[in-house]
Amino acid sequence: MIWQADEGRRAARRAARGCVPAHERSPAGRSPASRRRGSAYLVILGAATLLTILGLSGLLAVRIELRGARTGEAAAKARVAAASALELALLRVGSDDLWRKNYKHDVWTAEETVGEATCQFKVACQVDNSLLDHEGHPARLYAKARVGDATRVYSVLINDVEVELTDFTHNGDFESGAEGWDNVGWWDEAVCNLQAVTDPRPSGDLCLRVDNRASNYAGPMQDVTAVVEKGKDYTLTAWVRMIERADSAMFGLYVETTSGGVSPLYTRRGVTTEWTEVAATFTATWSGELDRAYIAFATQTTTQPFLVDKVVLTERDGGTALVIAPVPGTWRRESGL
Ligand SMILES: [Ca+2]
Ligand SMILES: [Ca+2]
Repeated sequence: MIWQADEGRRAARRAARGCVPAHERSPAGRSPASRRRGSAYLVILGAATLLTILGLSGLLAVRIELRGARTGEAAAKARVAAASALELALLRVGSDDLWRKNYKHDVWTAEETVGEATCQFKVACQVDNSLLDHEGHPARLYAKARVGDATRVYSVLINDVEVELTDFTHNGDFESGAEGWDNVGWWDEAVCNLQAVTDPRPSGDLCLRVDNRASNYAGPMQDVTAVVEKGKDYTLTAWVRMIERADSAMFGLYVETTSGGVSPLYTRRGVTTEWTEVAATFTATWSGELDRAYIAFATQTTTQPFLVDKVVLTERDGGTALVIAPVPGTWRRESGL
């Protein structure tokens, strides 16, 4: 009984201290209360870790997003820069008459910095590995732009195309009569009559008959002051026919400056009593201020009547020119370059 009473008191003290007899303890040596406290700690630790992971993940996601945004922005800038570089390259190649000689097949030009972009371009023959061997060979023009890590390349097929050059004359075919033409008339000997006639002519319904000529210098002229630019080459072509006998047509570009005097840039071409096509190229050049420029036709020796038709004044020669033009529908984005 005494032992039981002592045991009862020890149990009460243990209970008061929260102790548990060994046989009531868990195999791990911890009480259920301790396990609950441990579990709570683990839950809190787990939650904190989770929050940290979530936080880090969020930060990583923001960084990835920022990097993605930067990459996207760089790519967009590279795209715009490459498209602009291609336009610029077209202009450069198109304005270079010797582009087939001045560019090497499939070789990038030196890097050029434009704003944030670094740009280059190249031309590649699409038939063989030479730009120079044949004018008819189409070529592909490539433009590359790099912004940051982003690089974009665009290309377009180009080819030589023959185009009609602008005719600077007014009523050069005389289908509106003599309108737009005058006799040189700046001195008495150059006076003559101009009349549109239906005599056999090379084109249209009318040509110009020049007669009653006071001298061999007398002939038709047209003012071209508004169209002539200093230093440029112009080609003047026309069809001429002598009425009585063969003579040389004397024709060309005449420039007058404010300092006085006329600079005749003319030439001579033999013409018979058959319609004959004549042509010559002149470089418009003068010193001082240009007062007036005009084209004129006369004869070398005789004062006989003559006929003129199809007068054409163009830049360069022949009325046509080979120009570089992009081939429609061949623009594309390149990859792996
Ligand atoms: Ca070639
Ligand atoms: Ca005509």
